[in-house]
Amino acid sequence: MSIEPSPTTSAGAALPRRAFMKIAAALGAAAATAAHGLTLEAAQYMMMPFANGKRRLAGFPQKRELILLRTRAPLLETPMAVFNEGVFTPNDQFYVRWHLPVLPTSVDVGTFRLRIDGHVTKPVEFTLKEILNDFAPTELAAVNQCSGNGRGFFQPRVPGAQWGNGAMGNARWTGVPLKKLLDKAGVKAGAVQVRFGGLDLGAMPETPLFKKSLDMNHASDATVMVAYGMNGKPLPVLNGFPLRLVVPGWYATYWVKALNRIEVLDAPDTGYWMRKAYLIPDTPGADMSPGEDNVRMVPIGLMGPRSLITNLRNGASVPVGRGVPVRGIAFGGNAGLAKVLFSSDGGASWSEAKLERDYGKYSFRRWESRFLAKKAGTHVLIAKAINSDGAEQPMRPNWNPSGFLRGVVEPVAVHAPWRTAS
Ligand SMILES: Nc1nc2c(c(=O)[nH]1)N[C@H]1C(S)=C(S)[C@@H](COP(=O)(O)O)O[C@H]1N2
Ligand SMILES: [Mo]
Repeated sequence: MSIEPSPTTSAGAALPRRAFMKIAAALGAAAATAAHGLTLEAAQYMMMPFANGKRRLAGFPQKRELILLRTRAPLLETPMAVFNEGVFTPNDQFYVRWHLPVLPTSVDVGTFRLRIDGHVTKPVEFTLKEILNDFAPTELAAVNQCSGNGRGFFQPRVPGAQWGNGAMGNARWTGVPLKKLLDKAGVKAGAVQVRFGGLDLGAMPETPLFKKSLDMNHASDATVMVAYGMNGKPLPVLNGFPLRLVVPGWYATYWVKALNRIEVLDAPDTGYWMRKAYLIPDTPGADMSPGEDNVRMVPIGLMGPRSLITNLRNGASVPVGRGVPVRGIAFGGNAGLAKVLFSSDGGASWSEAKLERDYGKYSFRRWESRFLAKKAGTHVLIAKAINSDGAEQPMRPNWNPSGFLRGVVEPVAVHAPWRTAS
């Protein structure tokens, strides 16, 4: 089932097609399961670290147990422990977010078409076979993070999916640069934006379809990709099989899944998902005060730097007088990660963490530091990411009414027990 595209041989590109056929066959079964909703064999629960944080763990087609926020359309969160296990998030543990209730539970890989039209010289429709075989594949590691990641931590609380910090994941994406596809259609002079749509539908015809747009110059830069591969395999259905947009460094709301329509626009997109939803205050860090009005709102865009400690949780116990490793993940957002600073005294002093292998500027990067509890009691550990543009992960939380752009350093309080006489 693994995709091993090769830019030089067509034999290499033939593999993914076989993989698609296999997946397509598996999809029949998956669709049947999905139609009945989730497969709740043994219901297990876990607590998120905020009020009303009780969550069920649930399995969905092609997914291991994830944290269930909603069944239809599914909202599934990746447990933090997964991020401690590797720099890439496994496909079957990658979080899931859909807005509209009618999902493409099966896709006929033979009849599927990706259409490009609008302000172009020649509208085109690509078959999957053409996408796979007619273009040299590119591959890029990138973090996919929901705009609302960490929303459950906002104070005061805000409405929307109450995510912990697991509405994100890192994968190796394989696909075709969007520009290559746009070139086939021929973008006409005067094009300003490109709009993307997928196969998902609302429950009622009046519901606006989920459509997102990028500015023309962004859409045709070298980073934006129409991806068919995720960590060397076809995309899971819930992550957008057979094709999805990958917009490195940008929030996942633009990463349109089950992508089947690309429209070149000669006027800015005024649709619901660009003009009403996914707006942030046009202030540093998208920060404002609850109740404040007359704040200028703009569409969400770039991600900032973040780091998380993944091997120790709040309340973990550590020994006195013996150092323990502190490990985590970090990413730079829209720029490469420059460094991760670690502090065990609330930020009074910092030391630079050791960065592990670099998979490119849009990827997670693992880091490691060491903590030695010199005395018993509670110790607060924090890690702060700084990116190559010099942007620092904020020490204070932001707030906005939709709970977007949370990226504050997340303290982990560990406990070094008093030694008891033996
Ligand atoms: N077609 C479609 N694409 C979509 C969405 C959607 O509702 N429909 N949601 C977006 C949002 S808001 C997020 S956070 C990401 C989630 O990607 P994932 O489910 O692969 O993790 O998909 C994006 N792409
Ligand atoms: Mo999202």
